Amino acid sequence: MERNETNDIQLLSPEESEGAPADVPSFEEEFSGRRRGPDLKLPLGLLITFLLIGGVGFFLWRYLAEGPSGGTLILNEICTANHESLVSETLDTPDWVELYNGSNRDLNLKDYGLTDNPKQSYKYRLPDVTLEAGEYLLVYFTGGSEAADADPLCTGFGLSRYGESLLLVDANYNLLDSVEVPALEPDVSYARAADGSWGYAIRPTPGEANGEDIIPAWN
Ligand SMILES: [Ca+2]
Repeated sequence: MERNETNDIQLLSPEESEGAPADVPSFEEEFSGRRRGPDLKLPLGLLITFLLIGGVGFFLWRYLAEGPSGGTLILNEICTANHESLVSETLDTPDWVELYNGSNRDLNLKDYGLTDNPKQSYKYRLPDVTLEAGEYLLVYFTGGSEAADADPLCTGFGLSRYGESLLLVDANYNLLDSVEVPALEPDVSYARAADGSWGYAIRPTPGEANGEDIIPAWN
């Protein structure tokens, strides 16, 4: 038997090579990137990244908007030496604290508490009153008179004009806000500036947005 060794290896002509397997990339395809299968994962990875960033961003936005307790009822302005800053027909010139609903929803304040004693969260309980988003509520530090005892927005305890702490808690013992009120001159309030820091207001604004002329507390 003769064996033709030249037939063992056969070279294909260009026409014959057109039938080559389709999954073998050509030189041009390999370097043009058109056939890179893993590219499909890139948009998916980006999508997941964007979703994660968006989720974290949304959480931070809600946290900053509403605070850790889910609502930003805050102590906004306090006057412990009221002579003329606020005059009431029934309560005369009571000291006062202004609460502000900084959240984006109405808050029912039933059984929220104000106190000057951390060991007694509910020295005063707020009545069943709803404070709309962005609105202010005045509570009066007075008691003992017939009018004050009949007014559900009177605390029945007072704050010293020489300085004292004040704490605000929700109905579930969560501390919402607190402040160390310094000694105050008559008709000067301790108020939050637009950035949330505390300072002295020469022109108190009971029941209204605080002014822009608040003197920082560290001066
Ligand atoms: Ca105010």
